Amino acid sequence: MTPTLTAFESSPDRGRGLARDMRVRWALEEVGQAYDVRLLSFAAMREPAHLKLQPFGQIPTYEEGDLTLFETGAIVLHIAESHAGLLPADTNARARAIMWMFAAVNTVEPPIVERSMAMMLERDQPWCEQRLQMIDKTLRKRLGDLSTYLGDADWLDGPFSVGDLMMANVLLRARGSGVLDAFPNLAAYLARAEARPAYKRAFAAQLAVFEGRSAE
Ligand code: GTB
Repeated sequence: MTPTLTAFESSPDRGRGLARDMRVRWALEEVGQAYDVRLLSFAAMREPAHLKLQPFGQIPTYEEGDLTLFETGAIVLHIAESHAGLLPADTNARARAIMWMFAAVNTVEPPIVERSMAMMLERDQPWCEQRLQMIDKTLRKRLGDLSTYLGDADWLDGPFSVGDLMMANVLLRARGSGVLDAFPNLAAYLARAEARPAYKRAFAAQLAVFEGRSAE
């Protein structure tokens, strides 16, 4: 059954692949699963019909037969568990891949999101500079620790897995701030992720929405 995602009709990132439907599209492309996309306006995201699928009025959602999911961690894990290719067969390696997904969304993503929200919504506040310094301190520590762990490996734990997909997607949102420049191995990690054909297809599909031509 072909799943359906929801995504922004008009993404504030102008198709740079930063909205969270990108990680779901990428996972689907990695496993070779076709999908449909239902685009939503900001008004439609507040409608009862959408709130039934996503109680917080956000995108993306994932519908597949009688299954509806929200939260990209849960969606991407479901995709990885339902298809071959993103989770190792070995039980321990599988648990570690899932651990890296959680590390991406629970440990690395929060300061990245906080920074981007501060830049977007609090830039004019007199205390913003101080706040950004505090966020950057945490962010640099997280990235430094990740960079040390990764070392000169290609991926976080053996072959590319759903843990790398989530981590790379999270890191991409930080790249524009320049904070990754101090960590060449993380920049190279992202370049490897972006070079994956599945990533390129997912990126092109979401960019096409912004450019007004449907690639779905
Ligand atoms: N924890 C949820 C998940 O992972 O599914 C978070 C989902 C989420 O934050 N969705 C955002 C949303 O719907 C879109 S992706 N926001 C509307 C709202 O909360 O009212 C976040 C996002 C938005 C814009 C950019 N950008 O412009 O760069 C980047 C990321």
